[in-house]
This record gives sequence, structure tokens and C-alpha cells, in this order.
Amino acid sequence: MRYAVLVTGPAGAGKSTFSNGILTHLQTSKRTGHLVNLDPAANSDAFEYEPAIDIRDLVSLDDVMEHLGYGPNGGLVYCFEYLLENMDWLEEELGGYEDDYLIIDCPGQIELYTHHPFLPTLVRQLQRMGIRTCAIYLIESQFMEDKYKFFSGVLSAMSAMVNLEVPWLNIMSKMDLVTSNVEDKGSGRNGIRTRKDIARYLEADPMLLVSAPGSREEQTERNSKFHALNQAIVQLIEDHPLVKFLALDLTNPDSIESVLSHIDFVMQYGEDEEPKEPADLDEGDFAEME
Ligand SMILES: Nc1nc2c(ncn2[C@@H]2O[C@H](COP(=O)(O)OP(=O)(O)OP(=O)(O)O)[C@@H](O)[C@H]2O)c(=O)[nH]1
Ligand SMILES: [Mg+2]
Repeated sequence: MRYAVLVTGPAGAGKSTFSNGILTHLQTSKRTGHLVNLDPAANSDAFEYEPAIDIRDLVSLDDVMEHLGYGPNGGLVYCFEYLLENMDWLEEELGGYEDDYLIIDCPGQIELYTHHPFLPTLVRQLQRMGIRTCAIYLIESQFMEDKYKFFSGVLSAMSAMVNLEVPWLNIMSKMDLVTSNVEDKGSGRNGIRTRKDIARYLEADPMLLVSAPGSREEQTERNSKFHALNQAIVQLIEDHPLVKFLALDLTNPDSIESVLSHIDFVMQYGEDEEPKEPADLDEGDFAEME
């Protein structure tokens, strides 16, 4: 069985850094993983590991912009359409991997996840090739700075989940920039929060959008033209509680391990493996039991 993890999320959320981190973690756990770069505009410096498969070998954004006169966004769409027309290239490249995790580092254009048909088509192709596929969606801890920004992230995650229809994990990245320790202001670049406060964000508690009764914030919100919109968003998230976040702190190996075990779980990793028989049942095979 082959496994593919699509690493998705808005620009700069930490997709490439996470892909590197998870590959290092797989390696130290004596498991195999390979990087697949799906970003035709990627800068090679971003990769700690040489991509095993790289869309830039098929088509690169620079060439498309230079030779066809597209701008960066139109060029990106052209690259993906070109890939979809040349899926036999990808199928051939994917041929040789067995029982491995393919970590697919995707580009950060949010349109790709919310309404462009490229990723759903790609997922269907991967599934047709017998590759078990899941997606993870990263938003960065800076989104917890402002509750309105945070809920725009929640809605983008929701929209991407509905668009892709594969097993899914949402991840709050860059948690090393958030601290619950008031003394440790240095590491709290994205805010100092109490654990309870962090938990409300990770659970995407829609009541965060509702201010305390009688507070000045509530008074201004009540008069605000966005009040009804906020209420509708609260209702939507309450009715469809699809989004929760796993906290990811890449500086903490336990945090990476926890994310990997969630990925293994949604992938049902290893469930189809046959138990390995010892090669021959001679005494040497039982040395550890003696
Ligand atoms: N402190 C901290 N910084 C991070 C972390 N992950 C990524 N960064 C930084 O965030 C910036 C963007 O990281 P990338 O991994 O390139 O993000 P990306 O999502 O791949 O970006 P695009 O491919 O451009 O969409 C870089 O400057 C990283 O060093 C993290 O866990 N902690
Ligand atoms: Mg990247």
C-alpha cells in the first residue's frame, strides 16, 4: 500500500517546514518517506530533502511566465492544468514506492483549496492508482491573535475539507511562537495565552465570536453591521462542527510524534500489512526470547 499526505494551507503557514520536519521524524523512527513537491514556483532552498518527485521537472512557473507571458497566478493555474493533462508523468514517477509515505508539499494559493478543481481531480487520480490519501491543512498560530482572522481561517479549512473529501487533519502550526508562560515573553511572539484560551481556539469554539454581555466590545458589536454576519457564522460552525486543530510545535519531538500518529490513524497505516514471518524457524530467530 502506498500512502500520500497532501500538506495544504494558506501561504506561509509552514507547509514546507512541516514536510521537512515530518520526513526527519520518519527517518529517525526508521520509516521511509519521500518528498513530493507540487509547487511549480518553489525555491529549491526551501527543501532540506531533495524532492523524489518534483512538478518543476515537468513544468516550472518561471518557464511558463517567460515563454507564455502569464503572470504569477495565471501561470500557476496553467502549470496545474498542464499537470492534469500529463497525469501519466505523475503516475510513472509514483510507480516505484511501496509502503512509503509520500509527503506532498502543496503551494500556498488559497484558491487551490477552496474552488479550483485541480486538487479534487488529483486526489481522485491518486485514489485510482491505489494510493491511500489524506490531507492536512495548516494555519499558523498567528491566526489566534485576532478572533475574526481566526474564524476566517476556520472557514477556509471547512471549505477546503468539503472541496477535497478525503480523511483530514487541521493543524495549528508554529505553536513555538505561543506561550502560556507569562514570564517567558521572549518566545510568545504570537501572543501569551492561558492554556484554557489556547484550548478554545484549538476546539474552534464559535462562542469566541460572542463577546461578554455588557462589555464595551459587545456594545460596539451590537451596533456593528457585522453583528448579524458573526451570528450566522457562529450558527454555521455550531451546526457543522467539522474543524478542530492539533497543535504543532516543531521544536518538540513529542508534538511531531503526536501529529504523525494522528496521520497514521486517519490513514489506517499498516492495517493491511501481513505479520512478518521469521525467515526460518531455527533457534536464532528466538534469541531475544531466551
Ligand atoms: N517559529 C516557527 N517558524 C516557522 C515554523 N514553520 C515555518 N516557519 C517559518 O515560516 C515561514 C514560512 O514557512 P514555509 O514552510 O516556507 O511555509 P509554506 O507554507 O511552505 O509557504 P508557501 O509554500 O510559500 O505557501 C518561514 O520563514 C519559516 O521559517 C514553525 O513551526 N515555527
Ligand atoms: Mg512551501
